Amino acid sequence: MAYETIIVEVEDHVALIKLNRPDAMNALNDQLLSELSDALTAAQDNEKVRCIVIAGSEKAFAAGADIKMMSEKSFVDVFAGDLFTNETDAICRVRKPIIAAVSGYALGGGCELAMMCDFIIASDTAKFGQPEINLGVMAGIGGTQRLTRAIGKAKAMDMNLTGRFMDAEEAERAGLVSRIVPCKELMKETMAAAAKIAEKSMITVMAVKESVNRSFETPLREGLLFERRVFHSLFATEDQKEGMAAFLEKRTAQFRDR
Ligand code: CO8
Repeated sequence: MAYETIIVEVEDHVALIKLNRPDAMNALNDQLLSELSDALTAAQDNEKVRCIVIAGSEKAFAAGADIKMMSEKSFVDVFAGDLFTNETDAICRVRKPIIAAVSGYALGGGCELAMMCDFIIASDTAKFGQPEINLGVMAGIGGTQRLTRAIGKAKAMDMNLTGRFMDAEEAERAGLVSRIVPCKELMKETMAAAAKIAEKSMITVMAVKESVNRSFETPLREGLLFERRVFHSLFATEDQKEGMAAFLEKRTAQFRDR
């Protein structure tokens, strides 16, 4: 499928999806989210792809949902049309790992999209925020929920109520991003992290993703049981035999996703 608002490149087992609406700071509209969910589903189905990276431009990961598009909508339009629900559900259904490479603005829906990814690597120029309150609305795809789980109630309330931006250092201190790298190194570092993940057993990678995500949905006791059972089940794989044998034989494991 030919895309107009994203650019997709697959290289060395990593699918790089670049948001590409430079005139609107990569603002998320129906077309972009639909193309993004389509590209992610294709990456999920592509056996060559073992890790996915979503990036924006140096200036903006994404400055939010498209305000121009939303300004013309009524309650009935967004409620009956269930704005962005199918697309964001599709993003969250992807079982392969997704890294967000964030440079510049990640605001509103842009911050929420980054949080839908499995982790965020930020450039030192990154700015995160949930400024929807300035538009007379509020976050609608995770900014009051995922952000609160990521950085706690105090900061999530502050961000959502004042609409202020958080720089990369504060975001890392608060636990929103996993690491900060110099702006010029962002794509190199993120692709290297993706390549590292791509070397692992895909079965194990998907099990880890599912298990960490389960911690958001379950009480601790249930989550621990889920984790333990998944751990047990990995002993049914050839990759567990190979991984442990390789360690003992002091060689690099050759995983076969079995
Ligand atoms: N939507 C549409 N266009 C945008 C957006 C946006 N979110 N952000 C920037 N643009 C456009 C500008 O309109 C401008 O276009 P033009 O040149 O045609 O006037 C262009 O991008 C460049 O922007 P600026 O001139 O404003 O650039 P600055 O460097 O001065 O400022 C900012 C950059 C700070 C990023 C500024 O553009 C800004 O504040 N943008 C809006 C940020 C925002 O409020 N985001 C939240 C949007 S609401 C949202 O995300 C809700 C998500 C939940 C959806 C739930 C569905 C269920």
